[in-house]
Amino acid sequence: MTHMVLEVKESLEERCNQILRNMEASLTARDRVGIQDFVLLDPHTSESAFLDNLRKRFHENLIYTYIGTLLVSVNPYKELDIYSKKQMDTYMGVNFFELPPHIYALADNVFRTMQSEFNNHFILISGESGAGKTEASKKILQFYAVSCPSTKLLNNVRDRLLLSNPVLEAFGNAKTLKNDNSSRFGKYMDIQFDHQGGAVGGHILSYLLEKSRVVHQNHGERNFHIFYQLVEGGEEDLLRWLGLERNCKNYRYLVQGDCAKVSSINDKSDWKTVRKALSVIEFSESDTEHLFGIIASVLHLGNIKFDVDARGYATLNNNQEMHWLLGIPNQVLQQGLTHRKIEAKTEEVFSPFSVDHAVYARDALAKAIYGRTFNWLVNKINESLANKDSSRKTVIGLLDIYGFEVFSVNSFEQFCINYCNEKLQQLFIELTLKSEQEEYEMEGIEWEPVPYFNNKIICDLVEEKFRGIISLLDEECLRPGEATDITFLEKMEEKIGGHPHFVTHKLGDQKTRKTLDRGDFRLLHYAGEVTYCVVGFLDKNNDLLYRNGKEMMELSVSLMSCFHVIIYLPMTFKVVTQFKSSLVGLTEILMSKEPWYVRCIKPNEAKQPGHFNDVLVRHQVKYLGLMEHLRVRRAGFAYRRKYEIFLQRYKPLCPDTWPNWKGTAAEGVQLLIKHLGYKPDEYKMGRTKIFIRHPRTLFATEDAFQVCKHKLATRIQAKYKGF
Ligand code: AD9
Ligand code: MG
Repeated sequence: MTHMVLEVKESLEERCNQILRNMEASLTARDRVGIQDFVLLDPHTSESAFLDNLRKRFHENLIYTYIGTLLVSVNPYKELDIYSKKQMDTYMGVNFFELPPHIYALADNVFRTMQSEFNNHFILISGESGAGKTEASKKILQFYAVSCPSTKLLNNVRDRLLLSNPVLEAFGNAKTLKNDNSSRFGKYMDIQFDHQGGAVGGHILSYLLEKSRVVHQNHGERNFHIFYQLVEGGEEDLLRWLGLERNCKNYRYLVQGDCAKVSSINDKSDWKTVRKALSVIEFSESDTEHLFGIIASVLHLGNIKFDVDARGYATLNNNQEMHWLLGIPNQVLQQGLTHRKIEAKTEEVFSPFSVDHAVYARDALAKAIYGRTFNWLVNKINESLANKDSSRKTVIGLLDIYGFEVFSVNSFEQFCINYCNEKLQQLFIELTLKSEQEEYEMEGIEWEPVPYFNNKIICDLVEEKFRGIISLLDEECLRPGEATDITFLEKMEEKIGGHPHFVTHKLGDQKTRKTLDRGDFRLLHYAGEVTYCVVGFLDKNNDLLYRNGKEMMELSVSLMSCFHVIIYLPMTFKVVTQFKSSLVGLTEILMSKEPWYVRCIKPNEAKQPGHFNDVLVRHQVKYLGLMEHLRVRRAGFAYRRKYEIFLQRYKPLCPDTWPNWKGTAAEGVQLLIKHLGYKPDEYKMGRTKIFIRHPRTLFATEDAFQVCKHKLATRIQAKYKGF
């Protein structure tokens, strides 16, 4: 045993040196390609030096750079030859810092940590709209699909995991001014692994789909991809059956943005992919028929026009579209779209709509149908990904949510999206900057605090009980008939006017000295200022569907056949409060897992390859907190492990601790690392944990452990040979 321990020690030194040599080689090449880990930059790195390094690497097509184990990714806006199967093989099972930074290296590292510690992890992918989050999450999923052990059964799961993506993107992504494939819903996906590391199942949680897009798109934007895919790519028979013409221009819900065709999008071929994907994730023919029946119905619904009758009320002037609609009896549909049903004490009264009201009710119905269909789709995918085996699994969660966005006019949707990003930034701060520094203090490790901006103040402004923006909005929504968007604005001015991150027209001059329109309010978000137009806030938050809208849905043959259940839609529900609680739920899910981070950066606004806009990137580096993270990383320790866990794993490497160590775990670890020859500046002993400064030390120890394990196994095999 002693002999073996010596061998292990030699191999440990050799590995450590090799890793160091690799890093030195990367340092030598720094002039040309920059440094691959910001931690290795000069200790007094300025923001400009940080930026220089990113830019240098970007122009060499090196889009990935580390800050310790955090991966920074700059969107190249062009296809790079770095995602082949060969590349995946290269990164599989190789220590994190031994190869150039890559999203595969991160994915592999997470996977191997999960395997060795048998615990749950998540990868938080963040960055503003168009920065590359969805692409990053797809690359990670592809890596697992290819690299995990497979069997015929597992191949099925793998295919479903992969193909859930194009389906969800078709129904949940759309072209915006920021991104041709912008996620308009938040997505958290758990990938479940068995003991052997095989991907055995998955589960998706979706967050607040931007339903308003179904009925309205701003100039230069599109509706959800699926509508265009169906019209452009749908088979002749199918279109005939659905009563659709192959021309997007004929559908009001598809042309408001005036850009049905987008050069970067091929709706026809995407349609084929979606069709194939639906069959792999076990959608029956009839499910698919109903699904497209509903999508087509939404298009027909959008084309329904109303006329004014002699009394000034809405009538349906065009019955053309009616019989295509969801199998709802014609009479019910006519009545439902032009009248509001009010239940008086003893009878039902139908009050006629004005044309504006009728349009509103029609659009509300379209949004409700689409939203419900999207949820149904996610549930169907989850059924198909569900793992039936009840043995214990470990999971890796992938979080890919809509990024922070600022348009020239920002509305309720941007408010929700930016609030969500604010929450994720808060989580990042909590888990990295705050808790990391608190841990050093708790563990008695000497520490010079790194100051950082904590965006909790903005989260509180939005979500605090009774006086946060969400509470105030809900309050106004409970005063129908009296409250308006403007009274909501006034209420905010009254209650939170003094908040340093809130500005309105009335308050504006003193704080930002920039003028604002009367109907606007401005939030000073962690990622920058956003001016929101208050128009529509109450309405969208109410998400009101008239009673007859609900009844029409319940009477729809297509919807019922598709959903198989009574469609329950509360008359009113406050959207943003629901969103808030689902985000609280998400935070809880994430806090129970080990975090990893990908921070995505958008190099330019024009979606162009090769353009690195210094001002834009500097801004992102700043608000993503990358400099602060670097300072904490550099001054701190890359790894920490409870003494018990560290000792349990590595005790075979030292004769004094192997096999039955009797002393305290801390003493055992002390002996172990002395034996392994850790230098004093490489580690610190805390109250309950060992802190290791650089990953290379831990990687080398882990390598030595693997060698030791292998040798032990070989000896045991040799010993029992012949029995
Ligand atoms: V949003 O918040 O959903 O609006 P994302 O998800 O951050 O946004 P996305 O991943 O969709 O952005 O990337 C935008 C576009 O950039 C993609 O459609 C690609 O054309 C391009 N992109 C992003 N990452 C890569 C990459 N690693 N390689 C090549 C990329 N192109
Ligand atoms: Mg996205």
